[in-house]
Amino acid sequence: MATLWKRVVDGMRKTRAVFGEGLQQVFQRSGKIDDSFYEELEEVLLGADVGLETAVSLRERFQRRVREAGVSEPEEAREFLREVVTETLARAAANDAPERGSPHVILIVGVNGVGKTTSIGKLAWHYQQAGLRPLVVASDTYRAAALEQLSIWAERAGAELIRSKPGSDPAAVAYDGISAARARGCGVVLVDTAGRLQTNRNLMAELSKIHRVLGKAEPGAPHEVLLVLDATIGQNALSQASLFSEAVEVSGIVLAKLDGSARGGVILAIADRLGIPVRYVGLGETLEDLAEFDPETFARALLEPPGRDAQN
Ligand SMILES: Nc1nc2c(ncn2[C@@H]2O[C@H](COP(=O)(O)OP(=O)(O)OP(=O)(O)O)[C@@H](O)[C@H]2O)c(=O)[nH]1
Ligand SMILES: [Mg+2]
Repeated sequence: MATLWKRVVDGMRKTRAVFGEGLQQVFQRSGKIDDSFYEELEEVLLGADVGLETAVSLRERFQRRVREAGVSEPEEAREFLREVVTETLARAAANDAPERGSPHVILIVGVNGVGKTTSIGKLAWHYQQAGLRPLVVASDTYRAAALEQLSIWAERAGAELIRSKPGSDPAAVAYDGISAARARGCGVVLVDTAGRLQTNRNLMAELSKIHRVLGKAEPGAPHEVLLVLDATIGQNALSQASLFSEAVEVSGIVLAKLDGSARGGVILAIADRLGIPVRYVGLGETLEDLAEFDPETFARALLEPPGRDAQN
C-alpha cells in the first residue's frame, strides 16, 4: 500500500500545481523581501481558495515572524510560512479513535453528491483493516440506486450491511443497524444518509430524528457526526458547514474530492474558521483513497514545490 505521503502528494496534484508553483515563484523572485513580496504571496493564497480572511491572517502572522527574525531573503522566509500553515492546520487536528467493545456509531451527513456514500465505503475499509468489524447502515432509503451503491461499497470493503426496502423509515433502519451490530459483534457502525440541502427543513428534521433514535438504540450514539464537504466547491463548503451545524452537532469533517480540486487551499480556511476538526480527506474513488488528516503532512503537501516529492 502506498505511504500516506505518496497518496497525499498524488491526490493533491491539482492543488499543488497551482499553489506549489505559485509559491515557488514568490520565494524564488529576485530582490529583497518588500511589500510586493507579501502582496504576491497573498495572491497565491487567494488563488488556491484559502479565502480572504484566512489569507490575510496567514500573511500577517508570516510577516510578523519574518520581521522578528530579521530575514530579508525570500528563500530564507519559506520556513516561517511552513510554520504558520502547520499551526493553522493543527487547529483542525483531533484524535479520538474508536474504543473496542461497544459499537462506535458514526453518522454521515452532507449535501447531495458531496461524497458521503463513497467516503463510507472507504471508512468501512479503514476500520476493516483496523480489525474493528464495520457495519454500514443504508439510512438513505429514498432511492433504490442509493441502496445498491452502498451494498457494492460494503462488499468491496468486507463490511456487514443493514438495509431495508426503498421508502422505509431511515431512522428505523438506523435503529436496526445498531441492534444488528451488537448481535454480530461489530465495533463500528457507519450510517449513510440521503443528501440534503441545508435549506430543506423536512429533511433536516429527519436528520435530527435519526440522531435521536441512534441515541436511544445505543447510549452516547452517535459518537461522531461527520459532515462531508466537497473540496471542488471551495469556499462554499464553509457556509454548508455552518448551516449543517445548526441542525446537528457536527463533530468532524471529511473533506472529499480534494484530488479533483485545484482549490485545496480551502482546507486552510476550514481549519482556520470552522472550529470543527478535519478527520479525513478523500483523495480519489477507490477504497484506499482516504487519508487521516495530519497537519504536518498536509502542510508539507501544500507548500513543498512539485518535483521535490520523490522521497519518503
Ligand atoms: N475524485 C473523487 N471523487 C469522489 C471522491 N469522493 C466521492 N467522489 C465521487 O463523487 C460522486 C458522488 O459521490 P457519492 O458518494 O455518491 O456522494 P453522496 O454524498 O453519497 O451523494 P448522494 O447520496 O446523492 O447525496 C461519485 O461519482 C464519487 O465517485 C473523492 O474523494 N475523489
Ligand atoms: Mg449517497
